[in-house]
Amino acid sequence: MKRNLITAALPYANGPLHIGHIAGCYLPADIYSRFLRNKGEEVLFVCGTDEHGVAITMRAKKEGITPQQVVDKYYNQISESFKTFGISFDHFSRTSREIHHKTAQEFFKKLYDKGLFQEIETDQYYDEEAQQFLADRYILGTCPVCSNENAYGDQCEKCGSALSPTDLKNPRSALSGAAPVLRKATNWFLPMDKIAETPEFAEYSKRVENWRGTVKGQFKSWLKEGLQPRAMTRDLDWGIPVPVDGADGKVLYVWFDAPIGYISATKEYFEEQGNPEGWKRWWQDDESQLIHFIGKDNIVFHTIIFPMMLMEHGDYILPAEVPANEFLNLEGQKLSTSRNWAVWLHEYLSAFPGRNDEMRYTLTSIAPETKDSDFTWKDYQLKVNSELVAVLGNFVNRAMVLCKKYFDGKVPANFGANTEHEAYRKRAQEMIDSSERISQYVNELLASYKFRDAQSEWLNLAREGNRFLAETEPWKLWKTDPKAVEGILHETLNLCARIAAIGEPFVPETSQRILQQLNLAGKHADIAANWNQVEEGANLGEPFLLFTQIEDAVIQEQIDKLAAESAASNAPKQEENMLAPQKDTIQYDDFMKMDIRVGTILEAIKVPKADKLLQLTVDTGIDVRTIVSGIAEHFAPEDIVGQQVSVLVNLAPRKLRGIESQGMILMAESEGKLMFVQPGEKAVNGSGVS
Ligand code: B3M
Ligand code: ZN
Repeated sequence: MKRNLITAALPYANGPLHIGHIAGCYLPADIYSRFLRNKGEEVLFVCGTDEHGVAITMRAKKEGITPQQVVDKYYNQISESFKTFGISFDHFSRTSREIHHKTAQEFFKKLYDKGLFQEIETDQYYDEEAQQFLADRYILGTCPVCSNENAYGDQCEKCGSALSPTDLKNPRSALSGAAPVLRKATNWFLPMDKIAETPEFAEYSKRVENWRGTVKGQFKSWLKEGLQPRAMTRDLDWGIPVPVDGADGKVLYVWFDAPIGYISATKEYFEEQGNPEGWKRWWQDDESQLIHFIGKDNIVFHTIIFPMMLMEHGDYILPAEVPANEFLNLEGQKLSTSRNWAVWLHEYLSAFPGRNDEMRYTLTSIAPETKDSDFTWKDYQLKVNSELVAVLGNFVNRAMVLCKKYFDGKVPANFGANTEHEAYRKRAQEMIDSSERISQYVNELLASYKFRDAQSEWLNLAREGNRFLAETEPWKLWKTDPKAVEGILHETLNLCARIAAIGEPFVPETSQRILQQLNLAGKHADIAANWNQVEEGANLGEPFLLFTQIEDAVIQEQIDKLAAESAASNAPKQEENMLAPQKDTIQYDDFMKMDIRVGTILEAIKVPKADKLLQLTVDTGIDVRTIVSGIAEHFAPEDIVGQQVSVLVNLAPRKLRGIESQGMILMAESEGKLMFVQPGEKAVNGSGVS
């Protein structure tokens, strides 16, 4: 029996999860884990939060709290969301745990003692104002590949190129916006160029041949471009201290420690089981296969850097598969935390309680397995209403209701051995054969990580069932040949059971609800393996609907919310703390078109069900009007009444959450904090600002 060690990328504990994260790796990893468990294979599915690196410290700065507070806050939120959503991790850890620090330090020390690292003194950017070295995302500049002006020191998010800080043109500090200076610093480098030449690496490269095209493609293009030594330490104060002498003020590179988090999570899991050596069976034994589910921006780390680390360490297995997904877009645009263009998982969970499977189903139906894909709320509604409700829910409900009506909620007898109902029996057999074929195919697709196709094939079982009922018409037959109806519905129930059993990885809660109605809870494996699992005379549970329609209004509310919140985020807002580069030049006349006046806030109330919006009544001197402003998270309504503000009064009105907003309040944003742009002393309302 195979042993499968399944990992999903450790989410940074620097913000909530959105559906792009879920579609990217957590849902596919969960589907695959459930699929293997149902097959009876051994599975260990681990994950945890990634709590180091600049992503965390930048967030702390933005929110005005400490890095520790950031990771605590988001660890709680992320782990809670995963739990509610039903991602079936065996263990969810965090990289701030002591066991992880120890494991990562030991790992580094072993490579260090082996003499693997090159100690190299390089020029590093340093921010003299902030008195700090600028690694990775602390530095911004123009991408040498695509000219994106907001490329990070480690990567350009626009074109995906991996970068070094010194590759950037016009570098600037993300902390102060100042041009950085170069200072010498010594760090430890992983000689990726040398490791790439080893026979071990050549041997490992063979596996990559069988991986997904996009993964293989990136892997090859990295090798083709030629690998460079890469620093595994950083001059920063947030992270795991480098465990060697003379490394004061240095921490492990976050991409060195984070993947080791998979190992520490496994260790922690077994420690909690009272079996502290148990992890070795999973990480140090060739019977075990390591499978990393990730998003495409993490490919190089999981197919090259981490395998090189594991290889050089020597005690570990190497990844057997790295199924990486492309990106998910939202309503035709890139998901963006800073522009608040996202469907946040925790918000979905509270707005749609009990509808986990609806989201799972939709995301899998558009899984970005081979190319980027797009989530739209309309499509979500359509999939729920016309597939889950109309095809699956309808089929199971018809079967259950008919059995209740005709057979008092008991499983009817199967076709007898005589030839009396030959035509119906034949038709049933066709349905069974076809269902067996589909089931088999679903399993093959799942085994080859084609979850999107697998799920769509799986729904064909319910279509098969609806066809079977439509053609045999048991509701008509009941009057003339009730015996035939027994056989028909007996096999229909078998099909319901099969749908539940092999659909479990896609829609686990629905699967349970079907088995509950059939009174077959917990029999997945038997049902998946052998057709006839319902027993004549057995009691069925009460029929109930698996899904309900999603109304237009509910969807419209989500669409409006998205628009309102992204508008309220003052788009296009800049990433994190970066200072925006100067916008394109405009003419004097362009500016003079804007009519900006001093006004006074007379009233402020929260817009119901919109966390970010305040409805303001403003005296602009020329009139008293309503303005909806996305500042509710920054100001308490009672604190701003009476304040003078600057108002763009001739902005075309727009509706936010059904309220017409007539103008815009000017705000300054400094390090994540919003402030009103106000006259220095009390001014007459209506005074022009120019
Ligand atoms: N936290 C990056 C990311 O969320 C990183 C993944 C670590 S996996 C070891 O994209
Ligand atoms: Zn670029």
